[in-house]
Amino acid sequence: MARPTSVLIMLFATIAVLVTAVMIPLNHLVSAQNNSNALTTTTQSSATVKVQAGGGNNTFPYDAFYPKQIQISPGQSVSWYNAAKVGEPHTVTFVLDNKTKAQLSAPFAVKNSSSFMSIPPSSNSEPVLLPNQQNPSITMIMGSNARASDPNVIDSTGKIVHFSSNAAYSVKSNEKYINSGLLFPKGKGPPNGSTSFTLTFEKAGTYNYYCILHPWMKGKVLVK
Ligand SMILES: [Cu+2]
Repeated sequence: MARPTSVLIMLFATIAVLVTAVMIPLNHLVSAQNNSNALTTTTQSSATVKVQAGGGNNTFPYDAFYPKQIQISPGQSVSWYNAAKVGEPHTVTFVLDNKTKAQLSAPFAVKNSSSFMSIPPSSNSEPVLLPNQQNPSITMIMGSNARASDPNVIDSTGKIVHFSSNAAYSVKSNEKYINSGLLFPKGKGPPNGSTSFTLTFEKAGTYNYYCILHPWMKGKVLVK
């Protein structure tokens, strides 16, 4: 019969081996997430593949898609969600026509006679007015661009389709623009804000996307 000390040593050795076995893949995962430039490829076999848009915590938030690159089969879906512990939004945006790049704010023309009231009237807000030398009868304001902040698609004919939050859409592959709008971490966004965006890819191809707020955040979906 083994002595109690030998049994204890064996027990500790077994625990150490088990902990190491668990820590090695965890360390790998953490270092891959910390390095936003890491080209991580995933081939998940489940019908819907999950991709993180951003993540990290209050001390080390990171602006990257993880995995950065995924490979799926035609008919599979990809669902993006914001994994950050802070309320920083991200977008999942496919610019499939060079003319469809969008910014979060954009100039809009209004009649010179327009007056703007803050809501509620006492709030500390006013629109940014832009000079319009070419046509002084028209005033321009900077406004929030719904094409960037809200989920929408521009189809092959140029028609704009708006979606409600947490949109799911089946990609036809001839679209000009596909945008998730702002994705917030669960419980950290506005009441009707999106926390997920799901696309089903029917056709083979390479689909590049990025985040409008952080243009260095890039990702790729390979369908084959
Ligand atoms: Cu972002």
